[in-house]
This record gives sequence, C-alpha cells and structure tokens, in this order.
Amino acid sequence: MSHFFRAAAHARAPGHTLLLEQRLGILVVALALLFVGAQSAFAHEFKVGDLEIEHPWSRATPAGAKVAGGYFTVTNKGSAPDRLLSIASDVSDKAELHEMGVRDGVMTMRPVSGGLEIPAGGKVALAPGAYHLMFFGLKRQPKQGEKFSATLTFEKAGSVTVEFDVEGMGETGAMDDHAN
Ligand SMILES: [Cu+2]
Repeated sequence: MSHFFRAAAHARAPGHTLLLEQRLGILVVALALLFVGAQSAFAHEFKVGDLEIEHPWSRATPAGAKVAGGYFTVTNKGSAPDRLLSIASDVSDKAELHEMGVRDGVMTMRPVSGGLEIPAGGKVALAPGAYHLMFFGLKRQPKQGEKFSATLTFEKAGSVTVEFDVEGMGETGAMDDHAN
C-alpha cells in the first residue's frame, strides 16, 4: 500500500511540477500580451523636447476619398511657448493645419497661417470641429485598424514622427466635408 502510494506520488510529482510551470508560463505570456496590447491602445504617446503628443488618430475614409483628417492632443511641459509649423506624411501629397471659422454665416475651415501656438505649460487639442490636420491627395485609403505615420515639425522642439491610429468612419460624425 505504502509502496504503491510512494510510486504514485513519485510518478505524479514531476507531472504536477511541469503543469504548474506550464501554467505559470502561459500566465506570464498572457500578461505580457495584455501589457503590450494595453500599451498600444492606451499609451499611444510621443515626445519631442518639452512636448507630449497624445493619441494621434484619423478616421477611415470611404473609397475614393482624397482627404482625411488628423487629430491629437499636444501638451507643452516647457516654460516657453512652441509652435506647430508643418506636417508631412507619405499617406498624402500634402498636409495642412486647419482651423474652423464662420465666414458669411457659414462654417468653414481654413489653413492656419503662422503655425499653431502651444502655450508654455498649456495643452492644445486637435479634434473634429476644431483645429485639425488635413491630409490632401491621399495616396492610399487608410482603413480602420491601420496606422500611418506623419512628421510634425515644431518651431522649438523640432520634428517628430508620430503614428496615427485609423479609427472607424463614424467616429465623430462632424466635419467630413471640406470647404476648400
Ligand atoms: Cu480642414
């Protein structure tokens, strides 16, 4: 009886140990994947100099569309104002910074001349219906779930290449039409 028990225990112990190690291994892999996933979903942030650029995103465009928007939040942690001067991307022929305004009673967008100031210690949000980037002459159709990169050039902080997450077409509802 005790001989049988010992044999059984001997036979099972390594199996249990292996299983526990396997389980721990799977757990570690799962946690690592979760962490990587969470990072790409939430910590989508870029830094250059004193500036932090959070969550650059765009919207999927319908087939044949030649224009896409670009949005993000930029925070200036420095003690001097900076200025977003220009945008360039492989995804389109050109890119502009736009602002919304009312002209003759009609809401229109127009290019921002002289760049967009980011005040010292301040935050500027580029969002649908407000300041935004426009990518003109799309060379391909950005699809939901994809990313495309663009380089932002600031007066003081210099240039930084950021990744725009392409979100769903219905993501905001506002300002797909372009008055230019
Ligand atoms: Cu625009």
